[in-house]
Amino acid sequence: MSFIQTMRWYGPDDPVKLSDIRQAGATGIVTALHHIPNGEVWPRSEIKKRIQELEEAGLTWNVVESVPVHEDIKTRKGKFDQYIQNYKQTISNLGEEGISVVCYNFMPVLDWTRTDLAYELPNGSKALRYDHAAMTAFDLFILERKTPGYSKIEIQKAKEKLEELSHEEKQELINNIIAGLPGSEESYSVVDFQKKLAEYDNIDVNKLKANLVQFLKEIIPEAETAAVKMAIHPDDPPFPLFGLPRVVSTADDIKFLFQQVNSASNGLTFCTGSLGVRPDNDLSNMAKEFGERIHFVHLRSTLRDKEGNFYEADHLKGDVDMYNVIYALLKEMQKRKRGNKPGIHIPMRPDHGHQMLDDLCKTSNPGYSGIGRLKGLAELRGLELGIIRANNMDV
Ligand code: DNO
Repeated sequence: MSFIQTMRWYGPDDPVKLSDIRQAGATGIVTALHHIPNGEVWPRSEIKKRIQELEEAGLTWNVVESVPVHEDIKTRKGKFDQYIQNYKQTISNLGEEGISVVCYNFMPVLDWTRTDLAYELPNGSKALRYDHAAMTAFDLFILERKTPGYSKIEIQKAKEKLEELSHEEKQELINNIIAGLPGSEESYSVVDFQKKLAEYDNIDVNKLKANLVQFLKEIIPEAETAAVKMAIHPDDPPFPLFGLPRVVSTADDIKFLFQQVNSASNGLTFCTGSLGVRPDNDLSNMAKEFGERIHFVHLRSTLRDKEGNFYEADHLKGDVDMYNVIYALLKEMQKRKRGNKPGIHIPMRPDHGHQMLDDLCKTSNPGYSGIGRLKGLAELRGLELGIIRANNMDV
């Protein structure tokens, strides 16, 4: 028995094939209809087609990651009413087709953000990394944002970083940050990005929170009717970038959202890789505290330093106490059991992986090459089995 059964797949253009994923030992697929433009309704016919395609490969579509939230909804500008109607229709269509978990995020402008997509580890494999000085250099000297509020030391380090970079490396940094990581569905040039940021000039943390709560009030009743569990993904990284507000970074943020819209359909994607970047996020406690609202799990670990940099570590190393996180999640599965019947499984997937072995010579989606994730899956499952056996857990 393993709850870690799913892998992400980016659709027919993903260089990792469904047959690879099946051989890795996963049975469930986490995917999205990436070909449908952000904001439009996902028609039932397209959802059905994807379900069939996966079934033909011997796999089941069990989580949508993500139905993207249009920027107009986050800012409550432009056509946000229409986009919310569309979002509700998509939730209802997914429910009708039997898909019951939807992951999404409410990060303004950019989805997940890294500065280095090929950080070489001592063993020769490559990881994703966030370098604070590189981000600050981009913000101050490339974007030339007006009121950045950095300390003297941060500015000095950013200058030094910029001087180190060749023209190509600067271009690469820009692309890494704003050209869109896989799944982000948005991509900007520097000028477009500046314009996008300006749309948030009057949106502070409280305003963005209010916009998110408003959105939840509108979509959660629809999700309840459709028997769909919405699972918000935390901010990655879980702190503000470019002066943009972040509203899903801490336990308090999550508690607030759950209190505002108190429904089982208003849940969480428990992403240990994102939340774990903050030392003040106690992950095993959060797993306990939010247990019944956790509808989807990303298992990944990062290693941070005191400068605010981090890289994606091996799944069982780094700052995340994976043993206690998995233990807490298994406890939640035990609670969900009804007599001898298993409760509703929390789908879990190994998140990201190092680029290694043959994948070093292949083009792959950053973080989503096949072999590194397979290694993560295998290690996590071994740990899970060990915890179940050693604790005589009845899950
Ligand atoms: C990155 C992912 C994110 C995630 C979205 C969810 O690897 O975890 O892109 O899919 O933030 O909406």
